[in-house]
Amino acid sequence: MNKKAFIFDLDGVIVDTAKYHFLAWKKLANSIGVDFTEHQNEQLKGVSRVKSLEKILSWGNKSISEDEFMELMALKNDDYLAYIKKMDETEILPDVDRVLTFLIENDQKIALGSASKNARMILQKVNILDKFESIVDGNDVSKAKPNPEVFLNAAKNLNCNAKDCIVFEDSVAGVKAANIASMISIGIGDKETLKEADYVFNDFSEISNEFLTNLINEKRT
Ligand code: B16
Ligand code: MG
Repeated sequence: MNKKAFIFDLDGVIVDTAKYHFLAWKKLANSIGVDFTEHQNEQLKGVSRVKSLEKILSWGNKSISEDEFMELMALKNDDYLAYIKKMDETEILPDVDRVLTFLIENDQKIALGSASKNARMILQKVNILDKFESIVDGNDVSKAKPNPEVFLNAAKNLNCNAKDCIVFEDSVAGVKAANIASMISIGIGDKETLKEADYVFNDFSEISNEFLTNLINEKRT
């Protein structure tokens, strides 16, 4: 059996934490007199915490001191963590567990590649932390997606060549990062939005065990 590395993004792939990011960013933006819509929230998917606050401030034409910036980031994260603390395994997105179990039973390598600094805590809350051989998150990288650093680090940790890695991503930046790294990119979400991906599915329930077997056996040069 071939050994491939399957690298999972977190938010939008394993769990839908975007709804909690939205509530926390909205509260924060409104508290400084800035409007914040769901459409704007879409543009923060896969974007780091620092970059997200920079975007919100620019949308609201606000400029603040560095100290205030740090304070607002901490406030947003405290609020976000209050939602995360209530999470449990019922929040794992459909069929993620089936796919993880299938890959583990077939002796494949599994990693997480996320921009979130809260990734470990979230995996712990939904009780799947032990399924990941390597976790690369926002604490480990200096360059945000579409820079491929996060996925290349995961490949290195798993001792796998980039061509033997398959990335599941819900963000455009993440799909680009996987493509730049010469990995197979699988978009989870809208076909048009994620058209740069090698494959796109609405969610994991559309990904069959047969499709996964083909990925495992595929030889790429
Ligand atoms: P945190 P992913 C990303 O997670 C989210 O999509 C993005 O909205 C968030 O700003 C970023 O993590 C940082 O999260 O504030 O928890 O460090 O999709 O890369 O798993
Ligand atoms: Mg994501």
